[in-house]
Amino acid sequence: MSGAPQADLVIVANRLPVDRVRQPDGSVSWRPSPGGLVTALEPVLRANDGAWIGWPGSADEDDGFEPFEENGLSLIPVAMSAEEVEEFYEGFSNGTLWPLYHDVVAKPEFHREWWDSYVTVNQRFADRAAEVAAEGATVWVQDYQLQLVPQMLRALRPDLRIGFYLHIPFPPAELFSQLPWRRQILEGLLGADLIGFQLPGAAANFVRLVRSRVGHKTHRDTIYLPDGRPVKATAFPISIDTAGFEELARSEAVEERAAEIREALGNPRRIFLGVDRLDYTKGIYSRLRAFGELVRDGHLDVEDAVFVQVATPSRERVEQYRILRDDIEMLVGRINGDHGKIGNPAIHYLHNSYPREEMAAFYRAADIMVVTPFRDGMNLVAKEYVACRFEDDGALVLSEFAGAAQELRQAWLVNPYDIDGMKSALLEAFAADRKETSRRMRAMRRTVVQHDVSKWAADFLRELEALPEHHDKTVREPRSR
Ligand code: GDG
Repeated sequence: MSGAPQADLVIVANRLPVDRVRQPDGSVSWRPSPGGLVTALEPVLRANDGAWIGWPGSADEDDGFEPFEENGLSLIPVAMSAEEVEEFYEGFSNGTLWPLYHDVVAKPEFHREWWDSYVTVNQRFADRAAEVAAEGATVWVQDYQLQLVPQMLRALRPDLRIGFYLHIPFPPAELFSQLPWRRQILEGLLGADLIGFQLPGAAANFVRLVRSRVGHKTHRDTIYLPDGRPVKATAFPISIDTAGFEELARSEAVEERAAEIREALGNPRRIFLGVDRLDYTKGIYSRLRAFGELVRDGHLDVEDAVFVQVATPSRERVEQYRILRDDIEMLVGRINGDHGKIGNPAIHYLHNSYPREEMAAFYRAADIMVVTPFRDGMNLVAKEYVACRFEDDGALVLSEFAGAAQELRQAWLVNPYDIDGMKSALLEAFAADRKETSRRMRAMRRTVVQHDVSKWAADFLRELEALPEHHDKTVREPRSR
């Protein structure tokens, strides 16, 4: 058995909030990898004897996978072999599901061995959760890598309350139906009592698919299984630790660093900024092309305007990501070669990841934040920029295909497929006066302050707790639509 204490609240996520690092002497140590999710869930985990089950980020099957405590959190590592990292993680999760769920921006690959590995690894996570959860506990499963866990876990532990949250979009039926294992995924998710999506449209896609492909009765956001158990599928738009970001942004160290960054860039009139994982969904290439054309055509001058693009290394072993990196780097080289001057390249391109403080300094230094994904579940970068602009200044150019666009309506909204439209928006944001940027930023800040990530987590968990007991067969089934 587990050796781990029994927990009343269990988070099951692909990644643990720590990285496993092997020291030169062969011993294993842990390095925290903080993110919004752990910040939001930490207090509720502590209050509920919580545990977090996840993969610690390195392929290994030997020692160092015992449950342990870190800062009062009970962490339960799940091991993965090198082959599973390739087939389950890089393969099915990031080579099949990721492109399929993002509008097929890249071509999804379907391989039966990848699917087999997805089933095996999901079962391992479900088994671990079944061992760790106390009688009647709440288990909250996260994201597209673990869509079979709810059903597998329910089969082992029907006493649990099970929630699932999808951080990425859920595609329309026309695209989802390509998946050879579509029915298994839908049934996997239906093991949950509550399924959370970023947007109402994604929840509606799911409910519609369940009705047409699995044949269950549905009414609005609720699905009724043949045994009478209801499953609710609804939207909970995720957010950030707004107060934490604002506090960081207000700190003297960050303010000084932001001034240093502006200075190092030659104190241009306007700094454009992009911050993304280097991913083909994020629209980095198109946005840089739009900016490059504005410089080429003389609408922007490299002494007035500079673009800083932070591209965080991501999924570097997946072929499509290598190709994307080459394409972007070729474009940056070309634009700088054609239009840069000594001391004034048009684009500063940084293929690197930075500490949170440095990110906040970038956000403080930038006049115009450019977020142009072709499809994005939410996009936290857009919200982080807004959180850091406590003086109500700065402009946000935002793709209408980011989930965040449903809330941040006062941004300059763009269609990332329309290069001319993006060019106009970039120019408008460049030329906007302080009155205009303040009006827009003030409204967006109100949204991000009112809806932060703790509220997101509390809303989800409250809804999950409020659902009727699933074995309660007194729930009446409405007429099917
Ligand atoms: C998925 C969905 C959804 C990036 N570079 C560095 C760094 N980051 C941080 C950002 C931000 C996070 O990573 C990225 O979040 P996004 O939301 O922008 O995008 P995904 O990684 O694709 O996230 C997305 C999200 O899940 C949550 O549900 O919004 O739609 O795709 O927080 O700041 N952080 C640090 N250094 C970096 O170099 N410290």
